[in-house]
Order: sequence, then C-alpha cells, then structure tokens
Amino acid sequence: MKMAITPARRLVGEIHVPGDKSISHRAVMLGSIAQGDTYITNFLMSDDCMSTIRAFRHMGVPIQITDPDTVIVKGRGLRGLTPPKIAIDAGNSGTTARLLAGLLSGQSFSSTITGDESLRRRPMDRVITPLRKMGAHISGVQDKYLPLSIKGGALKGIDYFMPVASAQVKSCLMLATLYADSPSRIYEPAPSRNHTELMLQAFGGRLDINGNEITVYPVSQLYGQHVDVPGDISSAAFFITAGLLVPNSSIILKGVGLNPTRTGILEVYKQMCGSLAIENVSTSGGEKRGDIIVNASHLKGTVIGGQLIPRLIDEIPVIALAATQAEGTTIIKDAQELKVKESNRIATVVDILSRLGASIEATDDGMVIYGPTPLKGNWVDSFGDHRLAMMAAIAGLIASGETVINGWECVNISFPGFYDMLKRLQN
Ligand code: SPQ
Repeated sequence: MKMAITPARRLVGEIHVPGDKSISHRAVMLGSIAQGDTYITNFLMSDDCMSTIRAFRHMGVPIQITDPDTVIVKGRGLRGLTPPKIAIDAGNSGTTARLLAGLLSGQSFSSTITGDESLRRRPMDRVITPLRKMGAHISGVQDKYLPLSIKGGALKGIDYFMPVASAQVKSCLMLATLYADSPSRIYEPAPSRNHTELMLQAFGGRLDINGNEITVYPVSQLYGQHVDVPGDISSAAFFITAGLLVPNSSIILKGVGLNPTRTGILEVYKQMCGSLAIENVSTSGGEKRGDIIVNASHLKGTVIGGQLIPRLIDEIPVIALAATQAEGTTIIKDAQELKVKESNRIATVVDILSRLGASIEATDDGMVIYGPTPLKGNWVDSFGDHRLAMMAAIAGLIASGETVINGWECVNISFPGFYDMLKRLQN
C-alpha cells in the first residue's frame, strides 16, 4: 500500500498517542504466567502486540479484548501454560520472539518459535547462547536464526555479562530465571529499558538492582495486577519531531511514558535547542508519565553516542530527520545495534533521507548529517519497517511537493491510527 504526504502549514492540537509497545507485551506475558486476572488498560492494539496475545492463547491462556484498548488476561499461574499445538508465530516482533525464548525454556514442554521474513533475519544467538548456559535445550537455524526449537526443562541461574545493552536479552534471561533452581546475575554494559524489572516487582517477583547489575530470583508464583499502560514515547517521537520541524506548530502530547530509560530523545532535542516542556507528571506501577508540550524550534546539530544510545535506540530514525533541519553537523555513533532491527536502520535511514535531498552519510556505527538542508518530495520505500514509514511521513510534512511512501501498511506494527492523528493536527 502507498501513502502520499504533502507539506503541512502548521500542526496544532492535543493528542493521546497509543499505549507503550514494550509495556503492553510484558503485561500480557507476566499476566499469563501470574495467578488471577490481569487488567491491562490503554493496551497497544497493534500487530506486534497481537502476536504476543496469540502466542499465549495458543498456550491455553484466555485473553479477552473488552473494548478497543482493554485486555483481560486470565492468568494460568507460573506452571499453568499448556503445550502449543502449532509453532508460535512472533510475526515481525523481536520482543515477542526473544522474551518468549526465555519463558519457553523454563516450561515442561517442547515448542517452536518462528516469525516473518524480516524477523527470521534478525539474530537470535544473543538469547540462544546465554539460555544454553542456563541448561536450556534450544537450537535455531545456523544456531542463530528463527525458527527456534526449544525443549523446555530444568534451568539453573547464571552470571552473565551481556555483550550488548539489550532489554530483550535481559528480559529473556529474567523470565527464564523465574523457572530456574537458583538466581541469575545479569550485567548490562549500559542501562537499557527497565520495564520488565518494574513490572516483575509489581507482580510479586524478587530482584536486587545495583547499578548495571541485576540479580533475579526464581519465584513460586506471580500475582495478577492492573497495568495502565502509558503512551508510547517511541510513537510520541514522531509528533514531537513534527512539532519541532513544522513552522508555527504547537502540540500537546498527553500521558506519555517518561521512564528515564526511554527519554534520551527529550534530552537530545533539548541539547539541540528544541522547545519542549513537561507537565502533569505522575507514576503508576513504577512507570512515570506526563504531558509533553512541543513548539516549533530552530534546532542545532549535536553529537549522540555512548550510554545515551540504548535510551533512544528506536527514535534514531526520526532524530536523524530532525538533524537534517538543524544548523551544523550531527553525529550519531555507537549505534551498531541499528543494523539488526526490522531493517538495517543505518542503511535504510540514509537511503530514505538521501532520496529526499538530505546530506547524510552512513558510518560503521551510525551516521553523520549535515544541516540544514531543504527536503524535496520523492518516492521512498518503508523497507517494511514501521519506524521508517513514519519517519518518512514526518519528512513529507516539511518536504516540497509530494512524498510517496511504498509499503505503508507496516505502520500497524506499532501505531495503527498514525495517519488519522497526523491529519487531525493539520485541521
Ligand atoms: O520488538 P522489536 O521488533 O525488536 O521492536 C523494536 C522497535 O523499533 O519497535 C526494535 F526494532 O523495539 C525494541 C527495542 O529496540 C523493543 C525492545 C523491548 O521491548 O524490549 C527493546 C529494544 O530492543 P533491544 O534489542 O535493545 O533489546
């Protein structure tokens, strides 16, 4: 499907972006293995999160969708999942595949996890290696790719230094450890999103956190909770960027998740002289949220790297777009992880923004962007990557002429309703 975007004069209004994808996945997973019901409000009803719901339905968990964004998970208890009769299809969702690999390694049955063409190209050795150290019987294509075959069983805790900062690897090992006979100690090279830590504690799990070291303890039971999912800052990122770039814009984004492990983009935009303010801050289930007020701004180039990268990894495509309009050079470094996302986001971001007239170069660990450069509408491909399709749409608002995005449907992976929201701000 194609989408055509034309320039916007200004964007004004108040919006609620949909619920956080990472938190929605985790609420279904923990709810399924908890005792009692878990009520999830403001759940992200997107393709990726539906893959997680389907996976647990295949393992005997009754999951009801009661209104557009409320989900009730009838938890089966820690050892209550039943063997899936077919391979679990994680679709396009890396989070579903990698977290499930940990959880399934602790079950008393065998299972298979597969995914779509893009997910079958993404590395799974990052979870296979440590799960094997825990005693799991797990194998993949070339020991690296989906489908994964897992013969669940007895696990032991491990001490593990993660070679890359990855919330998915960390969460996979935490879920496996719930079923182990001893605790695991996991060390991260830099802090990655900590939603699993916060939610596991709310569900009755036991953790010790000491800087970048997490000790997770096996449990005998978890208990169902009410999880009210904050708005997804990774989805908000597109509107924050649009508000900064489209002249005379002023947007209020209500109830956006402000977990400090996710707010790198706000720090970067402030460093780039973006006009951003936060109001009405509150905390629920350990997750901070608040309203973000954005006004159009003249941005300045900056350097983004080091420990900041995991705190804004999914926002880099849209930050790169913002950098094309900033005065001076922006350098994004230490971001090799971009190469193993839904697409190689170093190559694909550079491809799309170059086609629109940006001055941008790929490097081995990121990109260099020279700004400001006027953008010119063109035909671009989404590469089946939702974050790129939405980045291209925001670029289309400030490019001259028409920007046509091929493969638009992938937006549903994380943000159904994105286009309607964008249109509403233009009226
Ligand atoms: O779930 P998936 O496909 O990996 O989604 C992405 C995204 O852009 O939506 C990455 F491509 O987000 C990841 C994120 O990059 C979601 C995630 C999580 O929920 O734990 C963690 C990050 O990945 P990683 O590799 O750092 O653990």
